[in-house]
Formats: sequence, C-alpha cells, structure tokens
Amino acid sequence: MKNLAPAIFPPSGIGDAKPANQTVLDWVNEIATLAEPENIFWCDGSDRENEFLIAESLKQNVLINLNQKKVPNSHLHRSDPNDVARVEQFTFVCTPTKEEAGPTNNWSEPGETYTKLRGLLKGAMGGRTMFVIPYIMGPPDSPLTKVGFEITDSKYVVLNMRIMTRMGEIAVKRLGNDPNAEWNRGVHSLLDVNPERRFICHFPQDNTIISVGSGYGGNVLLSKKCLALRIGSYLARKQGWLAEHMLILGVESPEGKKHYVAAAFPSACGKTNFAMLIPPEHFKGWKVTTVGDDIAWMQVRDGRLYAINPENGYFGVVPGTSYKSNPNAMRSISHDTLYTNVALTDDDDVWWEGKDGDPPAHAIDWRGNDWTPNSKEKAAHPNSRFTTPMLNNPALDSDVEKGGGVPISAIIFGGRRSDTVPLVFQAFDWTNGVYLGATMASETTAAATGAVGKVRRDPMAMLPFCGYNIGDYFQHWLDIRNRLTNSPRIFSVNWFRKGVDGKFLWPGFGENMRVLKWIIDRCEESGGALKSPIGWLPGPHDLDLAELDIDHKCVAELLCIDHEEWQKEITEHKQFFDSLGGVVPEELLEQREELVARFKQ
Ligand code: GTP
Ligand code: SPV
Ligand code: MN
Repeated sequence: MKNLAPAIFPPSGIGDAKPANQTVLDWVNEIATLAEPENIFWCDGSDRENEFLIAESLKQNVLINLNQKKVPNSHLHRSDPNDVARVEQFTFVCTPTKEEAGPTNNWSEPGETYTKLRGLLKGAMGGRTMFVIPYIMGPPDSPLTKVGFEITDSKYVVLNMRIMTRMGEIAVKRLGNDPNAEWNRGVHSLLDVNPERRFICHFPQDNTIISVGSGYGGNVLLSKKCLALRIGSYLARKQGWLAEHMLILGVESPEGKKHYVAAAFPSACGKTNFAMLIPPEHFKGWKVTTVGDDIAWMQVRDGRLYAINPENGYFGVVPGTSYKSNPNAMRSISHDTLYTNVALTDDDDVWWEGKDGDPPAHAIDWRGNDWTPNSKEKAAHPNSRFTTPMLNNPALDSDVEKGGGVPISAIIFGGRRSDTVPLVFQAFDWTNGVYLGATMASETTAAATGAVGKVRRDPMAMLPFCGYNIGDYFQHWLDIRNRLTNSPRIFSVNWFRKGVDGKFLWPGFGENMRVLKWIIDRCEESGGALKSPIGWLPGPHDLDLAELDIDHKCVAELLCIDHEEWQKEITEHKQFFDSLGGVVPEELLEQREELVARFKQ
C-alpha cells in the first residue's frame, strides 16, 4: 500500500457526530493502512460490478448456484454454523459515559474499544480485497436521508448491501464536497469468523460503527440495525425525529380512502408478513401496500407524523413463508434473490420448512449435510433469510420513493405472547400509548442467538436497537406529543395468543386485515369499543369476523383480559422499570399507577 495518509485512529471527531474535517478518502486510507488489504475496490452498484462479484463469489464458494429456471438470478449462501444470527451479547454502544448508553445496552469505553478493535483489524485484510460501499438510507430526495460508507472484506456483504440500500454514485453525489457533511463510517471485517473475536461496536458521537468476526445479517449489513436504528436513534433524538423498528403499510378502502400505519414488532414477530398482507375474500376491494418491512424513520411536519422507509430491500425470515401465508413475499423471492442458510434440493431449488407442497425426499441442509424428511435437524436454519429488492414486491406502495414520507394514522406495538395480551386494544391517548410501547414484551426468537421462547420486555421492539439511554428514549417519545396536533392513535396487537391446547387462537396472516380494519375504524372514530382497564377493547361485534371460520369461544379468549394474568403483568412492568435504575420518566410511572387503579375500579 503506497501513498496512503498516515493512520489517525481513533478519529479526531470524538464528541461530534460530524466527521470533523476528515474526508472519506482520508478515512479509507487510514483503514487500508491498518488492515493492509491487497486491493481497494470502490463499489458503484452497477450491474457489471454485480455480475463480476457474483462470478467471483461462485468461484470462491461464497455463493452456490441455483436452478436459474426455478429461481432466476438467485443464489444461495451458507454462513458459518457458528454465525447465524445477531449477537446481542457482543453488541456495544461506546459512548463517553456508561450512563449515555443506559441500562439496556452493553457499554464499553470508546478509547479502549478503539484500541482493541484497531488491534484486531491490524493486517486483517491481508490477501483480501477491501470493498468501499457508498450508500444512502432513504429516498434520494428526502430530508431524512443519510449517507453511509461501509468498508468490508466480504463479497456477501457487498451483494446484500446492493439490494438493501441505494448504493454507489448516488451516495457520493448526495455527500457532495462539504467537509462538514454528516456521513456514517462503517468498518467491517470477517477476521476468522470466530465468536470469541466477534464485536459489533457503535460510537454514536463519532457516527462510526466497527463490526468484526461475523459475516451474518444485522451484524454486518451496517446500514440496517447499526446505522438505521442504533446510530439512527441517537441522531433522531438529537435532531428531533424518530428512528424505529417498524414496518410501514398503506391500507386503502374500496372507496379509495387511504391510511398509513406503522407497526413495531420485535425480530421475527411478523413485520414483513403484516407489511405484505393480502386481505381475505370478504374484504374485496381493500388494498394493502408496503412502504417498509423493518425500519421507519419518522419526522413531525405540520403537526403530523410522516414516515419513510430508509431501506431499499427486505432481509426477511424464510421459514414459514408460503403462497398460503404470504403470496407477495413468495413472488418477491421467486427471482433476483439472495438466500442465506436455506436447504438446497437435488434439482438446485431452494427449500425450507413451511414452503408449499411436500418436503423433498432428499436435500442438502443449511450446514451442507444430507437431509431427508426423517432427519432430526431442520433443513433450513430457523433464522434463514432472503435478501430481495423491494421493487420485486407486487404490493409496493406507490409513495415509497416520496421524500416527504407518508402520513401515519396509527402506530401499533405488538409482541409474541402466548397469554395475557389480547388480540388488539387501543391506548387511551399518546402518553398511555408510550407506556404501552415501553412495557411491551415478547417471547424471544431465533433472530438473535440465545434462548428462544423466553418472555422479555422489549420496549417499542427497540431493546437491542436503541443507541442511547432508554430513559431518554422514553422521554423523547413523550416529548414528540407536544409537536403533534394530529397525532397517530396507538394500538397493541398480539397474533400469538394460544389456547389451552397450545395452538394459536388467531389464524393470523391475511386475516389480520380484520384487526387492521378495526384500527382504521378507530382512527376514523367510527369503530365501536368497550373501555377496559388496559385500553379500548373491541366488543364481540366490533371486529368484522364475517366468513371467518373461528369458534366464538376462541374470539372470547382472544379478547379476554384475565385479571390474575394482568396482576402478574403489572408486577412485571414494575420490575422492569425498577431494573432500569431510575431512568424511567415520571409520567410513565404515573401511567402504571393509573393502570393499577383502573383494575381496582
Ligand atoms: P425480522 O425480519 O426479524 O425483523 O422479523 P419480522 O418481524 O419481519 O417477522 P416475519 O414477518 O418475518 O415473521 C416471523 C415469523 O412469524 C415467521 O415464521 C412467520 O411465519 C410468523 N408470523 C408472521 N405473521 C404471523 C401471524 O399473523 N400469525 C402467526 N401465527 N405467525 C406469524
Ligand atoms: C431483526 O433481527 O430484527 C432483523 C434481522 O431484521 S437482522 O438484520 O439480522 O437484524
Ligand atoms: Mn427486524
């Protein structure tokens, strides 16, 4: 490596989100001097570049060819079996003080962390190519759009980023020449994909992310959870907007009246499926369109909340996806798609648990081993994923590129709860809705490593993604209210309540339209509801269940508020707030008192 700028690491801009006078070139040279790659490759996002990278990836077994007749322009990637999900225990928020990261984040001191990472990155790209990916998050003409650069030594990352973001020249143009322009620095290196040397570190004050030792999903596609949520939420608070783990959908009545809804569900709890919902026959003429399936950036304008989807593609859960559960997703992933950790059939097609039709008699599982329907192991990893451009989605909303965003009528919080939480209810007001979001809980899933099925509090589905003190985050949500004159109504949903037989009581998927319809009715102040201690609950006849084959008893169970379960729930709210060590805003503590009082009335 010749003619490179001297290494300056950590960057000089500590304490300021701007990359103080450090140009992108300086920074790239600095990382190159440290990591010593064989080549530097500036990505432009062109088709030619994509073809080249795919050809190289096939040669190096980073990608596996698929049957181009069955899934045109699509490929399979198998990750290291030790590297199949986000690693929350190795994810750090490195603010100058521990207090800024708050009680829900792993914190490590920025100076020490830079030194440690610098040590790990030293010579780490020897013999490899270092890719520099310029990208933007958000539509090209949006005031909310952010510029990021990701350096990576993984072709798989480049191929994913090309689908997930608007990549290449567009970002360089947007950045312009202003040395004070705001842009995000992301550094990623696979190292030797060793879980003991796997760290996902965020430096919000420096607008910097450094991720090492993983090659999977949210750990390495730095645009997504790292920039759009962790760094994004930090910037959002500072700049007065919201960065949320939310899908955005449009819902249009047969008369042509349209609403937009944003919904926060934790990982693998139904965002992509809800965002692509196809209404059942009974709702003929109703149309649901997708703006985003995972992340919403929202700003207040003229007293209303407007949302954009910063992403350009979907990194979605594969297992369970079928023409029955999600036809729009199936169509989206039928071409031009990158599959990660699904099974490969003998005719080079992809397969996973829950796909339509019979399982293949033989396949190669996600680890590369022989598999038959008698095998004990799953053929596709439970967190296997597709990466597909949003343009593939037949239900893509026509305003997805609108820089000003779409106006949000309702915000929904939802988790995976076998018990306690009814199918749907509405918060009394904004503050009550913030309480509802702050206390939501969900059973853990395969999207992150660790136990699955354990109920944990996951405020606003942001527990793993809030890049600063959660108490300040709650306060930020409360404060937004003061700027809203036409505020979205706030709701809770739970598709996952189970009966005594252990089966889901609610059919879910397309039938969720019935719940969505009630939510829209409530926004238009036409839907009926009963006042309950936890909020406005639909009465038995307020939900349109016509032509749905469901037992009345199931409906009653779905909508039931069991006082014993709720006493336990409210106790857990207190335990959760207590566990945060005094950062919870007074208003939310009062909300809890009021909830307790309503149960005593
Ligand atoms: P991330 O991409 O991790 O953020 O996940 P997500 O929130 O987008 O979840 P997704 O829509 O991919 O669904 C995750 C799992 O939940 C899949 O296995 C789905 O089949 C299942 N699921 C989604 N919607 C429903 C529903 O309405 N009812 C039931 N029972 N399962 C659902
Ligand atoms: C999630 O876990 O919420 C995801 C998948 O959307 S990942 O990008 O791996 O974080
Ligand atoms: Mn997600």
